[in-house]
Amino acid sequence: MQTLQTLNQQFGREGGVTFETGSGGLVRAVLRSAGSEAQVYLHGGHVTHFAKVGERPLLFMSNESLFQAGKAIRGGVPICWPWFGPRSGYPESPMHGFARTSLWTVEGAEMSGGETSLRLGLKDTEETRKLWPNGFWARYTVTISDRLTMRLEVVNTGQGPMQFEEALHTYLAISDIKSAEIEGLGGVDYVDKTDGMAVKTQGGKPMRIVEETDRIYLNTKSTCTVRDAGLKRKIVVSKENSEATVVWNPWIAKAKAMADFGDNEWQSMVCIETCNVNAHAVTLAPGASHVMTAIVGSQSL
Ligand code: TA6
Repeated sequence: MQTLQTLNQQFGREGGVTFETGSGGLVRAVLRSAGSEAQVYLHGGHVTHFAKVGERPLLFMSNESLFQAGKAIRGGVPICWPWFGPRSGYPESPMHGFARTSLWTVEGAEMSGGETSLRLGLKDTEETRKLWPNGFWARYTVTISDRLTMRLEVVNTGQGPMQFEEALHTYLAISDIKSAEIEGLGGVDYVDKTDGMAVKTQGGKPMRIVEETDRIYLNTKSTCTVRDAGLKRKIVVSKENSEATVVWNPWIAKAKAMADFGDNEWQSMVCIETCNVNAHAVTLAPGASHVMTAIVGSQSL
């Protein structure tokens, strides 16, 4: 078991990486680079904070989030793996897989060239194999500079082929959902989860959120931009090796129905999720690996 003391001894880096007790008594890493800071909980491998020095955080965190074993943190960047949403055929399996409620192990920490990175790992256990009978090594590298880079590598350490879905379920902090404009998905087909999974095509104009929105955009490698006039910035979410993007805002009723989400918090967030889900699930042969990367940055308007 990695304790605060052993973590700081082995992976603490002067001026860049320290480990401390965070909310709910959970261990978190505090990362600092020349121009930014971040916080990453070992619970779920969960990035809960990223901000450029002197600027408002880019990630939304719910004030009502739980920080306890077995529960996902609400906000930041949940790691949804090895399935996305409800697991078809297994109603008792946890939503969005087990990675976001597992304790990840610190495997490395590095500072170089103005960047600070932390590498976390998650391997199969008897418990995970009961739930999902595969051997795996998930390796998650969080790197901060003037932007946040999250690199999720999955290795199939088992004897047979392995199929999984994955999503870096990024909650972005915005001043007002009603004035936000999302660009990058024009003309892309999507599955509308608020309309019986109907397949539709996104129009060409910048997208505005005017109701509960829960869409899986398919066959898209595009960078998404969220224009926030209120904060005079645009947040840019780019990606590598991801074929799908989910856009989600719970709106009023769903926000009220979530105990770990403030009734009015739907107004100050939108999820732009970097994924391989649905038709884009990943299949790995024994010994093979796959890397998906999400990069979150911002520019002034
Ligand atoms: O990514 C959108 C979504 O799949 C929504 O359907 C909603 O369930 C959201 O994820 C949050 O899921 P969670 O299990 O974190 O409450």
